[in-house]
Amino acid sequence: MADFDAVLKFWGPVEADYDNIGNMVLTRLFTEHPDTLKLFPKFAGISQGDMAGNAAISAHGATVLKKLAEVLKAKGNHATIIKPLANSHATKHKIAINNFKLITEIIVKVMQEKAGLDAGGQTALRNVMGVFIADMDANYKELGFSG
Ligand code: HE5
Repeated sequence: MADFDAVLKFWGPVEADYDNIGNMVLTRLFTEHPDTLKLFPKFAGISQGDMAGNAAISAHGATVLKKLAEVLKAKGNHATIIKPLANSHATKHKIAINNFKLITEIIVKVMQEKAGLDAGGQTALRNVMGVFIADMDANYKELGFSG
């Protein structure tokens, strides 16, 4: 089975609860990698204990996961999805590529716990994200962003 389909097989529980799963992903990213919180001026001052109940964090987590769903469902034809994403992350939000690797491992763990993502699904998700990150990186280089 193609990696995209191997991940989409486990997407049901994510799709059913984008806000909560999205919150879990970002709260865990900020807890395990506290420096990443500094990349989000909007979230400055939110303490770790308040993150789980924070509506803005849930909303942005849902945005991130919905974009990943678009990428998964594009099954490789994601150039038009990635271009605006690379543009905004490089030139506006200044997000270095390494952050995409960090969030990948967080999504693997959260999907393992909340969607039952098994070993094959985990490998498939890492593969899909590897392609996504390489394509983001190629766009970053075109834009001259060294992140
Ligand atoms: O780029 C956009 O739309 C094309 C703006 C909304 C958006 C942002 C903003 C989207 C759709 C995504 N992110 C999607 C996305 C998918 C991946 C795997 N992001 Zn994003 N982001 C936005 C990621 C990964 C990722 C890692 C990190 C550290 N992203 C970020 C950071 C980030 C920031 C700071 C913003 C700006 C909006 C904001 O601060 O919202 C609270």
